[in-house]
Amino acid sequence: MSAQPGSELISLKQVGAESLWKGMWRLLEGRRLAYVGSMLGLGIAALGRSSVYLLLGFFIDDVLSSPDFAAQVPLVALGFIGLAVVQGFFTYLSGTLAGRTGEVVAERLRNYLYDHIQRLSFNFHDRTKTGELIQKVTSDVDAVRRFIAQEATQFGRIVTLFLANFAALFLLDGELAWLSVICVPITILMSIWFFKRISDAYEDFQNQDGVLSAVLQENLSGVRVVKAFARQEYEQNKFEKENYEKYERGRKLLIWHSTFWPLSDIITGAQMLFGYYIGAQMTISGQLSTGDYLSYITLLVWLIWPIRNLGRVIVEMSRGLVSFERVSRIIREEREPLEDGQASLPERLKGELVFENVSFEYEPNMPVLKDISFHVQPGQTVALLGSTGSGKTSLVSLLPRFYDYTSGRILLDGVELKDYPRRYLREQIGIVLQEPFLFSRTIRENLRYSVGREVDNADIEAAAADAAVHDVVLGFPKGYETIVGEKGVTLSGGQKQRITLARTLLKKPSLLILDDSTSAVDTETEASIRAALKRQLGGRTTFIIAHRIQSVMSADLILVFDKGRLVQQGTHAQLLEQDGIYREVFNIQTMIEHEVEREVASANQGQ
Ligand code: TTP
Ligand code: MG
Repeated sequence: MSAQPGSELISLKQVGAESLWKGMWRLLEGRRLAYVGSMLGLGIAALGRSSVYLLLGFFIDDVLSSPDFAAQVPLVALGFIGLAVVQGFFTYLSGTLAGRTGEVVAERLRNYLYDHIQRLSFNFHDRTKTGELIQKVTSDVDAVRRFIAQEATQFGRIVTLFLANFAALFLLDGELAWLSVICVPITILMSIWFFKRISDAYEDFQNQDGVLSAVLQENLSGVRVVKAFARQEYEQNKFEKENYEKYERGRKLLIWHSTFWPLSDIITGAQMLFGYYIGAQMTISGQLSTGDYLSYITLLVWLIWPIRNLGRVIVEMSRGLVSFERVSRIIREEREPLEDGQASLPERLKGELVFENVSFEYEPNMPVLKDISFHVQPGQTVALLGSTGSGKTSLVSLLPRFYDYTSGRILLDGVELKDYPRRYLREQIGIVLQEPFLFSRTIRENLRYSVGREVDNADIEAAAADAAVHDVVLGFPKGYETIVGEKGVTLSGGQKQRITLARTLLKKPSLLILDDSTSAVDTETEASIRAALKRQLGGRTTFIIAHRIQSVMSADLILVFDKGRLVQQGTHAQLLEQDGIYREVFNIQTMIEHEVEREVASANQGQ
């Protein structure tokens, strides 16, 4: 049986909010019967094993000395075979049931985590390293799987084996049975003491494992930068340092383990010797028959085995539990609600936007936008200009509610932005992010991604043409079926930008945001994109962030930012009249242009 994601995702919602054990129990939903069955199976197998030794004692004491010995032997032999079959069958059955439960739980947990992680806020992703998340979804989930498939059932097996053998021993001789388990409380106390230490050491180890996978992930993503600056050695050292730390923590973990094992072996070994000695004494004094003594010493072996392993399993279970706690911490993170907000939702936004004294900060007390006020009429084109880090991207990120502003008000079509559900805003607003990102799929699939359903080829091609990338795509041997990225063509920066632009245009959003989306495109192509946008936009409110004056001067409203403040606003003509940043930037850019023109002209004359 394989897990069916949809239905199971809902039932896992509370895993993180509850106690560890409740969470585990919830994870087993639908598999509980099978799981309990697997433990019972182990119990039956354990009973079968203990019975073998009792049968052995019976055989020596009663059958061997019996007059109709020949008639009883086949029966006893059949008994031995029967017990072996029972043991084998139930061990196999419980192994499969538990193993499959472990796989189902792991699959369920991975599906849930994947779904959950992509629904967490931008804030969560800002502060979490991708590599660490990957490690949790893989390594920690695997430790939970092992816990369920092996360690927890081992625990059950050990307890039943212990009880079964103890009961068998008790049948033989009550006093001897008690004398044979003196070491149990000592072993349990010691395991609990080690459990705490090993849990801590394992958590340290897993944390470092996360750091290491984050370093690896970042390094591989940035491999071009590493090569470009010939910083391989520096990166190698960084990796070696973290890797050594992981080795150190792994060593500490191993030291705890390897201190525990011999200690528990000494205690259980002493118990065994003590048992042999007492049993022998009792046999010599006639309290115990030879057959019973033989049964006793074999039973003792199988009584000590679970005691010895109990400690190990308790200690090993710490891994599964620590990993489960690490995973639960992600599950406890609040999801970003997509459907909140009460506004009645029109089919399309008109695009009137009012900012009233809006301030915003990513981190408390570190404002990035300060007291911003402006008014955009429906259908206007607004250009945002300002030096890097002045807060342009942050401002447009507020509109689809990637982040919520800290104070002030933003009204969209007369309704406060926080009253719109995030999903609605993200459907209505098309944003072309500053850093273009494409998936390793075909160009067609990448374009279609924004609408999430089948679209006419004509629409795809029209959007690509508006973004001035249609001809480029046709230039590839496989056209729109070309795969982008690792397994296909590597696109140039400008090509990527234009495809991400086409992706957003295809969605026909009612409000469009272009964050520096044509910075890697030459001026001529940019002009053609601008013309296409103008044609296509027709009355759609558009935000354009750009550094070139040419890209912004025809806008209906130009907003000039400086260190998080809106320092100037107006049209090109109005701003040119003011003494301020806009005129400075304009003068510098036109001067550079004139210089270039002059140089080109003189170079041409010289030819
Ligand atoms: P941005 O809003 O990214 O600045 P910008 O878009 O004007 O700059 P550029 O032209 O280079 O694109 O950043 C404003 C400040 O906010 C800056 O100090 C960095 C900070 N910031 C964060 O702390 N977290 C974030 O996620 C982002 C995007 C910015
Ligand atoms: Mg930016």
